Amino acid sequence: MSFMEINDDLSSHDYMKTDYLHSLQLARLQKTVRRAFDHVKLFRSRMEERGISPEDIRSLEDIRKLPFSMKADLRDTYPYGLFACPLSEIVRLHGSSGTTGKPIVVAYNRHDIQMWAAVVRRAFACAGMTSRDLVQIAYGYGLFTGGLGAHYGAEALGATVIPISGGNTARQLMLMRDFGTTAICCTPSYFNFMIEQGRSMGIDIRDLPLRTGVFGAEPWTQEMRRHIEENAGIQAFDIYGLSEIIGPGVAIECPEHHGLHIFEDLFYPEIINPETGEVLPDGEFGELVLTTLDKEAMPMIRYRTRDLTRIISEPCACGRTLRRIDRIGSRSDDMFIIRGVNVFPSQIETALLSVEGTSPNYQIILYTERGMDNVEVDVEITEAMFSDEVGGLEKLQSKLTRAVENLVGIRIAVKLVAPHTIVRSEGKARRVIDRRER
Ligand code: DLL
Repeated sequence: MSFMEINDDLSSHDYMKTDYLHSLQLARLQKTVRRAFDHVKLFRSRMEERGISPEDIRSLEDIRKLPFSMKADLRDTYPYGLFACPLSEIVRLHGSSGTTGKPIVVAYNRHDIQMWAAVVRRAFACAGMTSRDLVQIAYGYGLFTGGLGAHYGAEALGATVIPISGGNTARQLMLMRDFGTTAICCTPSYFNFMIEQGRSMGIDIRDLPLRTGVFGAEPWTQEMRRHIEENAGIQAFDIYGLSEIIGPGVAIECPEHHGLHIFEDLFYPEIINPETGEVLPDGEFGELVLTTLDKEAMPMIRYRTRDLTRIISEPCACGRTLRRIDRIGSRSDDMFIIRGVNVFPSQIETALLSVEGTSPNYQIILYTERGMDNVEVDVEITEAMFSDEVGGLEKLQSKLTRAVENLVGIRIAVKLVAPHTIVRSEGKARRVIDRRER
């Protein structure tokens, strides 16, 4: 089968009847579990400990009998311990940097690379991109899955790919203007930097042919979307994915922008209570758990993503039958507790961007004060605000403090900082600086 045939066949999967989807999922689940059991020691021994074998998976609900897997499993088996085929069949390795030094390693065989390209192609088509688009890929190319994942998907779509990778922002803007880029893929924080840098170069992105942005790899809020859409004159789509499962292309928004359609024929989603592991019904918030259904080199079974969301099962106006996940507001490990209250960085972003006069550049600093965790939020003000008189700044600060308090429920110190003082990111933004004593 040629590349295009595989792709065309897969696009129809967006509109599958539920019965058909379920039987396809079950057949693929059984195959995946068999493969993992036969070729991956960790999965086999965990299943044996529980007294289950691949034959025990007779319905989709039986997935609940299977043990969870998590990031620590990738670290513990570093580098090749979770591979389900010999290295000679693996055509690509990717990785993601961890906080603890060693990266995690993920593997793809030829089939996986084609499947990935096909699913990213479906994702881009879902965001309204076509073969007529000129796609600037400004996710980093390298071990990070963003660049090459988006690249292969855009090529499979037949679009014209501009593989510029991240960084060199002045050049990004020059090519965007000269080549007439119509779609861009990068992190939302990097795109914000492009808007800002464009202004200082006399380029207003609103005047360019750019019409679509496919942003992901980090959490971003509806307020950030509004900011981007208004300041760049484009439609912004949220794309989700993670290296352990495939990379970008696990889920994406359609033009309805109400949740991200998850490619359920390839990635089986569950939502669990992160404390107890109990599976929650559609609609309830919890931790997203994913099982790959068509990955050969490195199948993942019930992988705990740490990403918090819910499944939206109501039909979507776009006609796709794939269920949706809500925007990933936060990871369970991003949450911090201040004076007994759970605080998520996304709540702070929402509050800050709801007030006129600030820029989307902010940082959340955690520190220890008299043995207790505390937090300060630094936010850059706009140039216009900077030249305003002191009274204006005081008013802005108290407005921001109130906005944060209203959303978070406690008073948090908000500090206004001068324009261009917070480090800009060309990839995933570092929003939280943890200076707590341990
Ligand atoms: O970030 C893959 C990717 C590349 C996704 C480009 C989208 C676009 P990792 O580096 O392994 O892979 O990081 C995965 O990033 O578990 C989430 O916590 C976070 N993340 C990814 N997409 C989103 C999103 C890539 N749209 C981790 N919203 C995931 C919120 C996201 N968080």
